[in-house]
Amino acid sequence: MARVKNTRFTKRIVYGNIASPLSQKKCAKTKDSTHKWTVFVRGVNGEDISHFIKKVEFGLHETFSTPKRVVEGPPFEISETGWGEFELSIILYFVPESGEKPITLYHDLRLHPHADDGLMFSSNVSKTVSSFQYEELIFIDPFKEMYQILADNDRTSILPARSTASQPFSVQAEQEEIKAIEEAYRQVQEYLTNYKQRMDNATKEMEQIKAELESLMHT
Ligand code: SLL
Repeated sequence: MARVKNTRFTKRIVYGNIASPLSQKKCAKTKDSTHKWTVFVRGVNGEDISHFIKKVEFGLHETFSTPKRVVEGPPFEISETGWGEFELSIILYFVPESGEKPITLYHDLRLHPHADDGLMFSSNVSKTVSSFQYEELIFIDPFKEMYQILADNDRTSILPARSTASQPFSVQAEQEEIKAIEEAYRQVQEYLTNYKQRMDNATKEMEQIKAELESLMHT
């Protein structure tokens, strides 16, 4: 099978979970469970990705009755109830036309607000928490058949201009991150200049003391 040379397609996906606490009544019904959660993989614009993803295998914690959950079609997601956070594996199987091997992603299932997301001290305890990750899947010189599939569904390649509450990844977010990195770089440079100045001063002072000492010794 021939490959289409010098071509590259980028598919942008989001994976992660949302979770919310169960009401007291529901907690009682579901034994130990305290939260309901949904883990998912989808396009960066929430679009269908089944033209290039054949199935997704979610690997849950072994405390679940059937930890291996295979989703054969869209939406690629699993909803469960549980009591604890754990690391999920998410194996993406590509359509056979791609000739690509499956890839494994990992996601820390998040049930509780964490200190760094600003939700920790929120008074609204029933708040939904979410934890999303962004990934770019790049197909280089795809097989002809796969090229056609990718070209026909190019929409998955578009990073949205602005972020929303349910989709934090965007051109805007990317630019803000670049700005923050540049600012951090500038600060590091400033510190370095400062320290170098202090070191130069200290060296000078030391030389002065040394000279003074020497002149004292010779008197
Ligand atoms: C913890 N290391 O101790 C983690 C493990 C496992 C969570 C968390 C099972 C639910 C069910 C469940 O929520 N397991 O069996 O229905 O926090």
